[in-house]
Amino acid sequence: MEVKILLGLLACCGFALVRAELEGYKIYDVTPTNTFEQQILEHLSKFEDYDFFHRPRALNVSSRVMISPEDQDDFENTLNKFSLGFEVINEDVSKAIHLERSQNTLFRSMSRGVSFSSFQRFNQINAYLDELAAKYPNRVTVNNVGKSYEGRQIKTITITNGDKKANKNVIWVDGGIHAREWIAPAAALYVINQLVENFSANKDLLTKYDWVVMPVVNPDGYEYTHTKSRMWRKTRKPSSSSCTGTDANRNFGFHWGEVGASSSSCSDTFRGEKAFSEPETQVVRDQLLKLKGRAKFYLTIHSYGNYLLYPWGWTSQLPSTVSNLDEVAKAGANAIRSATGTKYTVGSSTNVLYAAAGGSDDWAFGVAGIPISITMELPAGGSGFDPSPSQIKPFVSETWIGIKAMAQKVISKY
Ligand code: 0X9
Ligand code: ZN
Repeated sequence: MEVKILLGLLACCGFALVRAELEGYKIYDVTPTNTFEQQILEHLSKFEDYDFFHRPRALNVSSRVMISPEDQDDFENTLNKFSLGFEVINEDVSKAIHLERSQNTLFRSMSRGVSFSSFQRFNQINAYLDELAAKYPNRVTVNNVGKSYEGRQIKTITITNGDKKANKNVIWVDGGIHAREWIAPAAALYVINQLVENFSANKDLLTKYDWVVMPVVNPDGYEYTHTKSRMWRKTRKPSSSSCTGTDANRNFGFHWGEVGASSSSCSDTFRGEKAFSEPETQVVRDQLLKLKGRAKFYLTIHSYGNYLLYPWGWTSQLPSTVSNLDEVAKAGANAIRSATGTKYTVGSSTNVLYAAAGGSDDWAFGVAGIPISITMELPAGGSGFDPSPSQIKPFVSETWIGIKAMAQKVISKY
């Protein structure tokens, strides 16, 4: 979704009014109850101006979509015309965004160092990685692995137990492929925090394995959601046609551009002009290829919807090793369920969510040869992408329980 209205000046009555970010935007839940209604919803989900937080999936499962004030009449008329049931779950998104931004600024100013009581800015995240490298030089290395389109330094942190053994197996974790999914970098940061600063409790996870974490894959998009447009999803490189940004999770070079990926640069699921057109996806590709043979578990954190997804996302067929993938994902889901009661749906991306080719998970599995590849969609907060600051800690610590269980399973198998 292009930013149409961000702090736009509305000339009115001889003076200028500032229109707040996403003022008057509404969020709808729409639930198809028969295949005809499902087809209508599928059709609507292709409109570039309709921002689907949760794309159509199955009968009787609701989709969530944000609609601008200008488009609301048309949208509601269409739903009414075809008798699609809907509920407005947020009457004016700007209010929630405003509250979130002011809470974040306040809580950030109150804390020093890394915090899980507010969403951290990209510079704070990078500063925390560097601080850990300085404080724990025997166990931590930070690498500058590439630059984003706008020139931000993308870093990985490699966490070991300090035994200096070369070529150990690796667990890779990334977050922030999608800009607006703020809980994902927070969860990746918590993984880092636990493995490094709570080492004694977690050292078993580092005996046979090193961990490599890239907490923010798409820093330009992430910063853009902090400063300009809260619901931005894509990267920030302008395309040669009309619009800015590529869906980094449609840009990986495996069955690139096939199902569920748009060729239109204005779409939120734009696949990019070619596979790996984005510097950010190139960085992930190059790091994973360097770890080829060593990396046994690729975990990419997204939000939202409580899913543990494994390949394939480009076809409904299942990989021949599906039982291994399923076993690891179920270990995560079960651990979370017994700890907090939160339920996760486990399955292949295409079968339990929707088909979408060009995802990092499929590429990691199909090309980089990583035997366990999982996309973890964390729970929704607020209307989806906006957990309140007080929800960050419970969400990321629950997530860590699931990640630990999956890692233990991988470590015991490979
Ligand atoms: O659509 C996506 O990229 C992911 N969902 S999200 O709501 N975070 O955007 C799911 C990706 C699942 N994996 C593949 N389709 N390969
Ligand atoms: Zn995502």
